[in-house]
Amino acid sequence: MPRMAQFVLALLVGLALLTWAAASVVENTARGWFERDVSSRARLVLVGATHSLANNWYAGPPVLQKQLNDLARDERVMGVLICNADLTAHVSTPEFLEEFGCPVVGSRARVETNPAAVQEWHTVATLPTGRVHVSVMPIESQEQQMGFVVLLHDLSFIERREAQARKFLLIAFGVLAIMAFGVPMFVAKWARYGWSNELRRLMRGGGKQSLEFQPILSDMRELVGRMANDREDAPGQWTAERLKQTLNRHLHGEKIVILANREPYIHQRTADGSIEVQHPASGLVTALEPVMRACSGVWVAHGSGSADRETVDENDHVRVPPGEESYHIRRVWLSEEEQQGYYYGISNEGLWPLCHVAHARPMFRAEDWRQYRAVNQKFADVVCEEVDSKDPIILVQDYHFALAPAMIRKRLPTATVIVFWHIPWPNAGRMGICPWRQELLEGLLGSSIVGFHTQLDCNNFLDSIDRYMETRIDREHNAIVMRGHRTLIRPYPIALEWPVRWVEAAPSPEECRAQVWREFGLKPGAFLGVGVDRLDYTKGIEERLLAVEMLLERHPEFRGKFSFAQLAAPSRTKIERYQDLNELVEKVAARINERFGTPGYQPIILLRSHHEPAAVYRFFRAADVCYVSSLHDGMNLVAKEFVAARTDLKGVLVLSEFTGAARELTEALIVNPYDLEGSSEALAVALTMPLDEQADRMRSMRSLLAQFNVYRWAGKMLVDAARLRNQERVSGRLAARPATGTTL
Ligand code: ADQ
Repeated sequence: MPRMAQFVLALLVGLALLTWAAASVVENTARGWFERDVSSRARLVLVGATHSLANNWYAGPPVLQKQLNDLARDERVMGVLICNADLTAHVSTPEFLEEFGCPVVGSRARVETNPAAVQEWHTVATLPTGRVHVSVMPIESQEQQMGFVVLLHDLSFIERREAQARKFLLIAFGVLAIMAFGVPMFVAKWARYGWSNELRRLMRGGGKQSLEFQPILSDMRELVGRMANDREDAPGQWTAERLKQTLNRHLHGEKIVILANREPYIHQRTADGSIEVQHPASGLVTALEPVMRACSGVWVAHGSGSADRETVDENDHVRVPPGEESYHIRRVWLSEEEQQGYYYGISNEGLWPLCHVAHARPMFRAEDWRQYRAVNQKFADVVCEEVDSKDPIILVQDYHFALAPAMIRKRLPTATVIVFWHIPWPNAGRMGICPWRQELLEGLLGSSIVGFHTQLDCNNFLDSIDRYMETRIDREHNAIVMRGHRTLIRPYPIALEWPVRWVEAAPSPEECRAQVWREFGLKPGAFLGVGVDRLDYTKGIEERLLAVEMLLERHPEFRGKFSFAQLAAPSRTKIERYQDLNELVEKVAARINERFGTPGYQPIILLRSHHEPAAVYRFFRAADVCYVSSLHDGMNLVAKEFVAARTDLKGVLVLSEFTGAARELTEALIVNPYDLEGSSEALAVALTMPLDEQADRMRSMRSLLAQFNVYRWAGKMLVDAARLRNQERVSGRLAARPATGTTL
């Protein structure tokens, strides 16, 4: 039975019982009252009448008759009878009821101690025609009883009144039943309407939140969050399309603005005067460019190419990717001084060595810091020009822009700013080296989310905040609350698009191998190792070459057979430490080549230039082993690219344990790059690994990369941001935030 019908039935039965009980109580009480009332009236009448009846006793029946007729004039008096002491009738009104004749009544009212006398007496008798009140009163004169008078009162009026009262009660309870059912229903409906309207308003983020809604809202938020999590975490491949759909669902197609130092397409003027488009050697660009293709929006970056100015419109915009234009680059121009202080100085001579444990001394110059701050402000202003709403989604990339989040938040208090820090975060003690650590941390806390590659980086960041800032750390939710503003700290291990478009466009692995073999004159049956990096001291290129040298030293069987191709894109060449590294790598390669090289055999093939992705992937697909020997690396996408390139399930990855990638690609041969013997042994193992083992390892790593691809990376981050926005809307924080106030 439906719940509502049960409720109505219970209500009706309850009310019926109540009505029955109330009617019985009312009837009995009213009957008692009426009977008592009639008794006292009868007594009053008889007391008054008996005196004159006694006086007129001997005046004869006509006088008494007249008196009785006067008494019976009351419409409720049914009759009056005067009896003699011997119980014979003396006088009566006409048609006096026989049932109450003198013998009957006299015998009932007789005094027990004196059977010759009757006493005052009354009763109620029930006849088929109705109830009758009978009262008896002796008629006495000078203490002598002459007879008695019987007065009959019609009590049928009581029944009539009882019936009326019953009817009234029924009607009253009927009305009550309707009210008891109808009023709560109306109130419940009205309250439900009000509640659902209020909830809808709060869920949309409107207005102030009343206290009574807080518990239900937090439950709903948790439930919605859990449901959204379930849906977002649903198994299945993340693709550009799924990312697009997720964004539409969560962010209603809002435009995304990326702020990064490096632009994804650089226009360079070549020697012959033409303009060519270059894909920079940058892990950040590798990961984010496919995301931007999927989401569209604006990528704000430093215009660093020699033909960049010639290729922008009047708003410094250029539409990319060339030929498939789906988003804009907004180029920002920097002077030599700005580049020197912001890019080379603080970013790459200060923060880069500060965050990497690679034995390079961080340099912090006050003038560089001034430039860093000014350039961050310049980029933050450009970002604010580019947004198209009050609460845009802004993805700030990397250590070049630690101050920008707070600057953006100051101008756009309701923006969702997500920072992704692509390099490791140092431990709190090391962070203390930075003279502007507090300003730096404050700048980052202007964001809604700060993302790192690993949980270890998140922990180090929280420790730094704990040590240097006056904030509340919510360890349960991995969040930092500073002056009412909340920043989530989350690990988002970066990844590659899947499938990788360069792999799809590449020749078969056999063809790639044949091309490389031809190009470098490698012998049939030779082995090839590959390393692909920006020429950076954190990548452990020197250690890598030394490990190859040790392999040749310890395993003579590889001499003349194993060559290692190192693709090294010149990077940050204005910095002395990078110039030194360039020279060092060149020297080490030359020494090894001299030591083990023979005519027609070159152990180290050093290719110190930028290579377009197609060329890089050709090497990945041709090689037997890829060695990533970073001394410290946030993630390292080269390791993932090598695995992605091996559609033939051949080749072995030797991977430094100091990369973020080592936590995910556990089927690689994991090494400590400082341990040259161990690393060279790993290279030997890789070169002799049976094909089925290579395939097993590759298959497992490839399935991980397919599942945890860059669309998932971006999707998770943006979905977290969307949830945060919703929570802020629901809790009314957005509405409460002052329009011009800063959260810092
Ligand atoms: P990077 O330090 O740039 O990135 P990495 O992740 O290895 O390091 O990415 C390098 C990219 O540049 C790869 O796509 C690679 O193919 C390309 N590349 C390298 N050498 C090249 C060459 N000679 N010619 C052309 N292309 C070359 C930073 C962090 C990393 C983190 C990424 C992404 O230092 O730890 O993985 O960001 O978050």
